[in-house]
Amino acid sequence: VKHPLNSKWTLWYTKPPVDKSESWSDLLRPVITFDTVEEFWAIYNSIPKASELPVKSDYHLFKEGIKPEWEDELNSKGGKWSFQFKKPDDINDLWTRSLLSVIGETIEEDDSDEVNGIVLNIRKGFIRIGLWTRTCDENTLLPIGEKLKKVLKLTDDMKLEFASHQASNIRGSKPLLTV
Ligand code: M7G
Repeated sequence: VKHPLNSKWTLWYTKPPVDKSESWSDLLRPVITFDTVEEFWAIYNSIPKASELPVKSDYHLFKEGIKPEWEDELNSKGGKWSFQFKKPDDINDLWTRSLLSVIGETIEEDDSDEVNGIVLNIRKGFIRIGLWTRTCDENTLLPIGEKLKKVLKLTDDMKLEFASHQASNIRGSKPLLTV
């Protein structure tokens, strides 16, 4: 017996560029789509762990049909809750908890359909986890931010920030919300 998830999810991978000629879209590839708990764990066990990924790579887990890009129709009016970790004690545990909260849809109210996906960026000296949302509606975003903060085990002095994708592309813009 397989246990169905509420939604179908696609895992995407961004590979590090080999040279400067490679654009964002050349580097981003869908890996696999799944919709059961058992498939999730089978995939999870067969792909590199977060701690094994190279610098400048990303994992993206998005609802099927939504590309992990600002330009996607369902992302363009939204934004992301994000946090940068300098050196998390256990990046694998952190990312696993993030994935489970998203596929289990415990991060949002039933049927609110606000969460589009979650992203892990591996960068030099830090990692970033970003939860992408469909809108910039404060009322739906705040409870989601509060829950993500618990999933990421952030303490009160560690601020989770929300920025719209439009504002993120403007240098020096302030986050819309913090929790
Ligand atoms: P990033 O991976 O979000 O953060 O963006 P980083 O600065 O910590 O690496 C890095 C670069 O990737 C951006 O400046 C863009 O050139 C490209 N990029 C990232 N995203 C999420 C997108 C996207 O959604 N669409 C496009 N066109 N480019 C993107």
